[in-house]
Amino acid sequence: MVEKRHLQAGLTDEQVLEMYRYMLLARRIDERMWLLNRSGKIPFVVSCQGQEAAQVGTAFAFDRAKDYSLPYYRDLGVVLAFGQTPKEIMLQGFAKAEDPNSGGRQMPGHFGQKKNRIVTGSSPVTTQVPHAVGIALAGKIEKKDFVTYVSFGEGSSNQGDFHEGANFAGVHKLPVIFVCENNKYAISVPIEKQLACENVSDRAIGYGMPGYTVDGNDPIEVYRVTKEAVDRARRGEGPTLIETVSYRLTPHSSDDDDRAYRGREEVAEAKAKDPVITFKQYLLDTGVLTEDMDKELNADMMQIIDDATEYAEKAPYAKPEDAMNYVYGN
Ligand SMILES: Cc1ncc(C[n+]2csc(CCOP(=O)(O)OP(=O)(O)O)c2C)c(N)n1
Ligand SMILES: [Mg+2]
Repeated sequence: MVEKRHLQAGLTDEQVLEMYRYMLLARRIDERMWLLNRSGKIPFVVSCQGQEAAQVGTAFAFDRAKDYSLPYYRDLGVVLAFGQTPKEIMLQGFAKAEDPNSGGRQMPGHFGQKKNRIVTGSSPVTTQVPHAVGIALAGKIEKKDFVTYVSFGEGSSNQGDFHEGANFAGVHKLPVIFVCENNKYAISVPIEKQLACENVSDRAIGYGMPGYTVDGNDPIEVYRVTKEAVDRARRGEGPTLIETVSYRLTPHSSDDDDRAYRGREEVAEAKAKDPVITFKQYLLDTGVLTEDMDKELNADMMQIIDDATEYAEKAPYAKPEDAMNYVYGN
């Protein structure tokens, strides 16, 4: 029997099982999205595959009943953990009127849901960072007790918005956690051509905050580091930059062919470290999960995803006369 590392990180058996459930749910929804896209039913997919451990590990470190999240387009694991349902995700995929994210107006991956404090974002990458810093500033001024999560890719950490937002948060010691999901690519550009420094987290010192690079395939380590950062932020000790290192297992999006710029051996090597599979193995090795439990979990999940798909496919589109709603004023 393997030692239960999660207990040292402050996670119970029930909590790690719940983390696994969210990681698996994100993966299975993502896989379904690709099937729907390839069969011509939904227009676009931008995947979370390979980043589930980073997403669920960070999300679990927040108080998901009161904290704010400003996720980026791959953060399916984060928004599920913050309370968005598979049905709501599918409504977004099919761009139906009932989609809580944007009523089917934005592309999939533009998450936003007021009741779960998931703040809507825009398509230009990294614009969510200054928004998150502003929300953290407002919370501090109004003496509200919440911490803000914001994420972005490593390519996006080269945008001015990241540097301006991080600097302001550092100066004003704001309760915001910057999570850079380093998946080694920005579309076709590999990490070596994106950064001159070794780690994205090396940049933290320039903004007066702690910076950590963690194994993004290990949800327990991701949780441990993020929980410490969230606790510091809640105590008024300011922001943290966390870089989770994993690998984008799919092409950039359903409109990309990654065979044009990376070798199949490299992808196969990363797939051997697939966090959904390695975390399942950890749970089996520690006796938290059994193969029978896993089978049941998968069967239940497929039922949930089938029901969500069927519901969303049949749901109505927005009415043409509603096109101007929420654009100006109402
Ligand atoms: C300001 C801006 N420039 C370019 C794009 C086009 N674009 C969309 S995603 C992306 C790559 C981002 O890479 P990274 O930040 O590493 O995130 P990843 O997709 O790898 O998760 C680019 C260049 C954009 N959306 N916004
Ligand atoms: Mg990237």
